[in-house]
Amino acid sequence: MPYAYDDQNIFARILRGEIPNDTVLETEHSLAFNDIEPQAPVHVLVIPRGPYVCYDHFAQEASDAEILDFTRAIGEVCRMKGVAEGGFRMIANAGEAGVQEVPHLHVHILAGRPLGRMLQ
Ligand code: IU
Repeated sequence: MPYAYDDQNIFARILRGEIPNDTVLETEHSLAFNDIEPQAPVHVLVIPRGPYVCYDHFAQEASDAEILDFTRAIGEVCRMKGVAEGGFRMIANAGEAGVQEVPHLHVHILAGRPLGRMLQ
């Protein structure tokens, strides 16, 4: 299924510098910033700079360099926040069933409190 990317979504606007963000890490192909409504003491969103709606879109169309950069950026953020060893949760909501609110791929990194068995 082809994905239609809405370049007016909030993360696209953040990537263009139209809206400020609380940056944690910038890499060639990725950006990480603190979530505006944190659900845990550590709540960072990692996004690719490219126009990908969701994980499936990214997995199909991103270059190897983008995928490598994004994967490494997630790990780097966990180390920067000091949670790589103690533990964290990664979540990427997708589509309607996944209750994805912003249609630009983002991985949530959550840590710093007991997270329970599932994130609600
Ligand atoms: P979701 O996986 O699409 O449901 O998560 C979207 C997240 O984006 C959510 O945690 C919001 O708090 C967060 N967010 C943000 O950090 N900055 C914004 O301007 C907006 C949403 I709108």
